[in-house]
Amino acid sequence: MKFNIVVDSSCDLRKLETSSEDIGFSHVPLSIIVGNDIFVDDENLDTSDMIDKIYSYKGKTGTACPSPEAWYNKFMMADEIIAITITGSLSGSYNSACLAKTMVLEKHPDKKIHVIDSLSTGPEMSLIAKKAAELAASGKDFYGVCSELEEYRKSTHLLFVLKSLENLAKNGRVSKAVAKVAGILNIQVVGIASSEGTLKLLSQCRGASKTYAKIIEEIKQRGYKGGKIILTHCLNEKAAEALKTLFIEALGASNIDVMPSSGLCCYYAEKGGLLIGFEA
Ligand code: X90
Repeated sequence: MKFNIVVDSSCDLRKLETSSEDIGFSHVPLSIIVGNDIFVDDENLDTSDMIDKIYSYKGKTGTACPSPEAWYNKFMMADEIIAITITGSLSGSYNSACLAKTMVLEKHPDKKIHVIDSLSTGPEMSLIAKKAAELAASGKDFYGVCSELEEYRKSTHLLFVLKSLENLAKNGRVSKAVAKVAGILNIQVVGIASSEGTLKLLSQCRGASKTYAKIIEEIKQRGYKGGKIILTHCLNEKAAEALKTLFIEALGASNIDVMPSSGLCCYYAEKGGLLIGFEA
């Protein structure tokens, strides 16, 4: 394999069609820890079973980022590598990938490795990975691909709709005060991945129609012009399909993929959570 696109498993895509066998797509899993159970976020994960165990478990739960070795093994599979990680502001995955890059280049200085901090996660990472596959197939040289991908990343966004911020707060990814707001019945929090790669809350909405109106407003405000949208959900296909219909009607969107969220995103977005990656 000449080119490998390597993502950590917070990226919801489990498969990526590439135009040739020279371009690969690999995952490096994060893990979700529930007492003595460790759920590896790969294609064998049963998300629904994991969610049940999380909600019935009374003790501490958490997550762990991939080790440098896990990234290293995927980097060794190709000559040119683009790695895309979940935001380095909230996870050690980016650091692990950078360490792996150093380890590989020490032994194999001829390999080319570029690590991208997505400053985001889930469906925005999926958009970036898809773009990477497209660029890799375009015949541009490695550095051309990297710089175009960095430009593309600046044009994508991640919106989220969450019913609970409990797991985020318990693991120190948002403040407890912020999390309290979302604990109130029927309140959904709409937020966005900030340019620093942290969670930025935009508003609290009561009821689905207000929430959906807010989402449309926020997407329009960011200059949406009919680009790709990837919508992922944590065990909430009904809401995801309803939103898809709304995106077609209210935004004139025509290129929308709906898929289940990765295990890692499900843990933090919690049951019912929705994540929307879009091109502006
Ligand atoms: O290293 C680890 O253990 C992983 C830690 C990940 C922490 C945050 C994950 C957030 C997942 C929640 C809504 C979208 C947030 C966007 C943030 C930039 C999904």
